[in-house]
Amino acid sequence: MKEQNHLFLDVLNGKKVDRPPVWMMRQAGRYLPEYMELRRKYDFFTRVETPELAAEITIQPIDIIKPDAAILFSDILVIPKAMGMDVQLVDKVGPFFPKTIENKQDVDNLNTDEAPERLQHVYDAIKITQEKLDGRVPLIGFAGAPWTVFCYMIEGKGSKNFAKAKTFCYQHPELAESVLDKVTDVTISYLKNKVAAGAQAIQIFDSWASLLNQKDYAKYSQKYIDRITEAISPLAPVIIYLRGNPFAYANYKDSSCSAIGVDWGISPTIAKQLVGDKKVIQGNFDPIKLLMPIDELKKETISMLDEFGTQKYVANLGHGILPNIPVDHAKAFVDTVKSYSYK
Ligand code: 1CP
Repeated sequence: MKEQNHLFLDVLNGKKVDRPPVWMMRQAGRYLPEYMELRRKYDFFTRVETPELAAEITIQPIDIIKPDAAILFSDILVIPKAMGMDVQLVDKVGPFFPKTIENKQDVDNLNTDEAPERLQHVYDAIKITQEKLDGRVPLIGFAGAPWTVFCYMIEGKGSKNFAKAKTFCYQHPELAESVLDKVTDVTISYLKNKVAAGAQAIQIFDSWASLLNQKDYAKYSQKYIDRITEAISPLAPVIIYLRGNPFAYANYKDSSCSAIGVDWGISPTIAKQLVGDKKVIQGNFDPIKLLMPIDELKKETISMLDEFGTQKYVANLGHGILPNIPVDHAKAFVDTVKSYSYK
């Protein structure tokens, strides 16, 4: 494979670079007219489970927006689906599980042995994507943090506070840990297979880290992320994205992860203090600021880059891009980072 742009991997591997690399969380998706065309033709899990379609959607932002890394189009909920749960994507509602985990029988029914091989479509999508990318940019693979995946498995759908999922932890802690253990085991095999298929970095999305206090975060989330990171970081650099939980950045100082993804709520200066100087920081432009007039969003982007400073930094949004972002605004963000120089 001819490697043309390895800026993103260079930063994760601690090399010195002339400018920060840039990509956008959720860059493969709903703000692109080319995606919406496929969305009209095929339902969500058909798009995810057909390797050629997943590869095509992954490449769309690379052709249109030209960031420095691709992220494979898939979803964090492929894991509970492969473990035997029925997962649907309902229009205007989001993910929906007709039957959630409620008792020991449900936990025992979760399949761990065959789940990783049921995700062969993901590994195939990675292979096709790599052929199509032909070294243009590196490819990121991802999984949800077990805690974040657990939230959906118990709650059955998106929620503001996931009270049902938290109640399950506090009323049935052993069962909760058993679910988290199973999700962790499957996630580790899944990510190993993803790297073997050609994913060159792995991001773990802990989008619901915000729901737990410091002690519970260690017990219900970090413990499992640490297990995944230890297993995967010898194979590929690992980025841990946490949303709404900045106190936890410092907990990863001795982790073997390469980078911490920070959300938009924290200033770059404070994020740097909390993450420390051993890890790369990724983030954290407020995705809603992409709706600013282009001149303003360019100024805001440069101000963020100046504040993060040089090296050990990957420019990104602080959460996923939203469906109502105009394509030229997304492109203006990426182009502004690409024309920035550390010199
Ligand atoms: O076309 C559509 O409307 C489907 C919307 C959609 C898309 C484009 C869903 C359903 N998933 C995805 C793709 C997806 N999901 C990617 C693709 C790669 C990329 O471009 O980044 C990724 C990384 C995810 C990860 C994901 N799924 C997360 C973690 C990241 C985050 O945004 O916090 C979460 C929480 C999910 C669950 C999920 N799947 C889909 C939706 C709408 C949601 C969120 C539901 C909620 O709000 O609770």
